[in-house]
Amino acid sequence: MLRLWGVRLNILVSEHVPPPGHPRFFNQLSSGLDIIGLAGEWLTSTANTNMFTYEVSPVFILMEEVLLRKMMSMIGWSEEEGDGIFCPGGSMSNLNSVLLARYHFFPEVKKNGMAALPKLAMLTSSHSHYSIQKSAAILGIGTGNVLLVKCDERGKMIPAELESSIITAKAKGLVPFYVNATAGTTVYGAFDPLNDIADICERHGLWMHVDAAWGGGLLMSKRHCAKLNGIDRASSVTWNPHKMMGVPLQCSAILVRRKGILQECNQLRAAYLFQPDKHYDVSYDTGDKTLQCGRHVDVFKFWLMWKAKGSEGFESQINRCLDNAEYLYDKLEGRADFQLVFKSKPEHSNVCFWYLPHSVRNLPAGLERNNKLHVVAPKIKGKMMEKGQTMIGYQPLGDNVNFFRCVFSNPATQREDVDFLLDEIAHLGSD
Ligand code: ABU
Repeated sequence: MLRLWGVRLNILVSEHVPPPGHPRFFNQLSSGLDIIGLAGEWLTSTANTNMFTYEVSPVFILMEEVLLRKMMSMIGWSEEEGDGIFCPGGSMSNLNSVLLARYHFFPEVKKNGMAALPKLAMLTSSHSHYSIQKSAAILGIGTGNVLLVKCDERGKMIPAELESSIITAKAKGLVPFYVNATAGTTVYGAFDPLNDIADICERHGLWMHVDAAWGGGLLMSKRHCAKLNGIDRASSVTWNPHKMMGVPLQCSAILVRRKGILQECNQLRAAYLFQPDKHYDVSYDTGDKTLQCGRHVDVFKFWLMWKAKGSEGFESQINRCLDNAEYLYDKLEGRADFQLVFKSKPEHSNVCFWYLPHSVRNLPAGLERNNKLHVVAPKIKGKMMEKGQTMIGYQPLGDNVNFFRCVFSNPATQREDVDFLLDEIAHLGSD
């Protein structure tokens, strides 16, 4: 039982569950504890300022400009193109992308609303993040008008399915305007084929967003960056340094290729904040580019980390996480008590697998086996939480019953932590 200020809360709280900073925490895409980032976060709170105007955050605003420009150059955009802003999480960055795409094609929506528009449709893969559908709900487009494109067995969007969905939608009188491609899906860690998707978007005149919230960090790695080939052709990109780059939560950017559109789409010129006759260049008052008014300083910890580690530092910590994923994959391949969800080396740091207790191991494929297997991961996770030595997530996906998803984003994790995880699952799950 947990007591807070004398109030007894009726929830079970384990005293020992490893926190997200622990090297044996494999439960979330954001994990780890970066000491430099932590120092940045402390200093940020000490400053206790707001990112809406240059007059109250002059240095942080300049840092944000520098880092956004760096991120855009890694995407492959020239100095002449691109703009961006840090947002409170990847879902908000994705929401911005839909808002900007709709404004790009239908600027009248800002004044006249959705009633002035045809029936819009958006496309995204069946493995994509739920925030794309949530954005459609928020913006009045409707989740029913988000067309889910089929993926291959590895979780990648199938380009031919995308094109046929676009053609079918048009034939039904819908107006597709936006395609989301994912670079690093949440569960499988799959990278959609960005160049093929870009070709289709160009052919049909559609906005291409790349949700690289999870996979964007791989741009820092010479060994892995080719997985994002084609990202430079995107109209907008979401990239969360608080995931693969280990920046303390939260730190997420929406980057958009068309300069000026963030300001045009979002600005409402509140006279008490964004006075045009200030004594400095008011283009540094970036607050009117956003959906928010008050905005937390998310950039300083990231800037400090980049200064301290350099790009090479980020590169080596990202490579280490992906090496750990390969190590786990190789281990799983060699064990009869585990089964991989798909048989190909991890592209990102996600590794998906089932634990097979004896009672399931020898059953033939079919309903009985699936029903039994479905309850294994939640049962093990429950015991794991009680014991509190490690933590990993699980979910069903498509036809696959509950399976474990292990993700590595903490560079402090060692191979012995991976060994521990497997032994712990096998120990808790044995029947
Ligand atoms: N925004 C996706 C985070 C999901 C996860 O950490 O598992």
